[in-house]
Amino acid sequence: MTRILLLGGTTEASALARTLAAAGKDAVFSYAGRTDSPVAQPLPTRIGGFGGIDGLVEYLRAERIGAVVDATHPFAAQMSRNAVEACGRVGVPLLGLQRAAWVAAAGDNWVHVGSMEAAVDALPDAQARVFLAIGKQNLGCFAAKQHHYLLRLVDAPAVAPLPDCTVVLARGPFEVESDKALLMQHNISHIVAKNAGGAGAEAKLIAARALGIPVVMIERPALPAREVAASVAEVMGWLSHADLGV
Ligand code: 3Y8
Ligand code: NAP
Repeated sequence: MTRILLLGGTTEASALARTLAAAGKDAVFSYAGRTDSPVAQPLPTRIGGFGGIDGLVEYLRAERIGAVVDATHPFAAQMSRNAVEACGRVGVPLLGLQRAAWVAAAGDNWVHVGSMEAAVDALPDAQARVFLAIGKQNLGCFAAKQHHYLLRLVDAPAVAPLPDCTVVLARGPFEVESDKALLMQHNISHIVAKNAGGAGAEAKLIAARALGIPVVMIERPALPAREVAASVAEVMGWLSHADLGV
């Protein structure tokens, strides 16, 4: 039976892990180790980087991986690029499990930007109350503008990441009603979000539409060309393909 490496860290990756475990497949779930205590998975799990492309090549060979499914987040571009390169070198089939980007619906007030820096520029000069729903890895550039920031993080930061901020600790997936309550409680005037797609982070956008709050939407980084699937079912079909022998 072919051994599968599942690059995880998203709602879809967890759904795929449950399906693979239920089907008795030989699969390993991989986390980067970004959070203190990631959600447990129903598969053998490894945590931490591989050590760049060479490290991943080494891992694929040592663990005799026969197929890789990259179900990482659309903003985990470095991991996805490394997977394309390493799988190409070793000749291991790779499939990306990729969710569609969000598109603005009637009633949405979005400004699309291409980077964190452009998101800072898109915020008003006048004092605002901004919900930065982008995690903790890219907060530094928002210090350039003195707004009040609401931050939602998975783990408590050692120091306040920005001069004038309120930190709430929460791990998604999130619900519309609780996100609406959060926006009203903190009198939020703007939201900054990454175009993650999927259902896990969408609640704040639906809440913003209901409350008429503008959203600065950061578009996804470009990824190299690779085969992609949009659902767990599609991935299972690809894995059961004769030449994969899964
Ligand atoms: C470590 C694993 C599952 C996976 C759930 C999804 C949904 C909930 C929504 C907001 C946006 C944000 C952030 C977010 C969401 C899901 C998914 C998703 C966004 C965990 C997880 C890991 C991470 C890493 C974390 C990042 C951060 C990003 C918070 C686990 C909970 C903002 C992305 O504190 C940190 O250092 C957090 C770092 C990378 C983005 C960043 O740049 O800071 N995700 N999130 C994974 C690993 O180690 O490999 O801890 O259990 C997973 C999930 N987070 O099993 O159901 O599928 O997207 N994660 C964004 O979308 O903008 C929160 O607050 O509205
Ligand atoms: P990234 O910037 O693309 O990757 C940076 C490095 O982290 C990679 O080169 C790799 O290290 C390691 N890495 C990333 N994902 C990994 C995984 N699943 N397993 C093992 N190593 C991994 O990644 P990121 O944006 O920090 O995302 C890290 C994790 O958080 C991923 O699991 C991702 O799915 C999840 N996540 C990210 C976001 C986001 O907004 N970025 C949102 C939700 C969930 P080496 O080079 O040493 O191999």
